[in-house]
Amino acid sequence: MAGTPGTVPVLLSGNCNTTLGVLAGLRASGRRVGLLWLDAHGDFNTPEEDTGGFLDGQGLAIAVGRCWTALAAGIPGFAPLSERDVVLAGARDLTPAQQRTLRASDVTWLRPAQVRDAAAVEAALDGLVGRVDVVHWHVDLDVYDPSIAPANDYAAPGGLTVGEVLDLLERTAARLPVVSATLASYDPAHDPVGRLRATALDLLEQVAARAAPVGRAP
Ligand SMILES: [Mn+2]
Repeated sequence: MAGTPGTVPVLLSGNCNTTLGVLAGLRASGRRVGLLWLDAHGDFNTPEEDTGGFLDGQGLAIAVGRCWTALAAGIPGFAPLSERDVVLAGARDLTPAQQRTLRASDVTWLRPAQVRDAAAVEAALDGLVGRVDVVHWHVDLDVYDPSIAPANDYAAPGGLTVGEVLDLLERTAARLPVVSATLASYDPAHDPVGRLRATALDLLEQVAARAAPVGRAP
């Protein structure tokens, strides 16, 4: 993924698993890749643990090599990320079993209250600085509070505000080069007057304004 200065690759997707392709492309640029994954959910189920069999609840688990390893290896350039290079932010709709799995992992999990806590956010970013060269910003739009508009059928209360997401973006971009982004899982049927759509389009502009060109490894 060769970057052109002033441009930022953005993926608009109906689901979260498509980010696997972006991660593979970034890795092909020769950089060490970190991941901010904003989502109401963990997306950290493996098929063995998933009681619903919902593939889109497994995307982050695939990204770190917990499951579907042979399938993921078919994505050109894909290699699993280290869990230490992943920050999951805003996730709040998890079963006790899902919470246990996440806590036992090396993924840094910022619940919404911790996203609102600048010290917690900076500590999470500290964990990436020096380990990764670039960061992909993945946003499942259900990370936003559904009072804006529910992003999809799985929206959950207690989500982030527009300002909280922007603050997290600013803090990330201040510490690390944000080189690409995904906006995922938007179902317009739940957003009849386009409030969340407008929020998402504004976020895209904010990402573009702060993003660094990915370029190629020296
Ligand atoms: Mn998701």
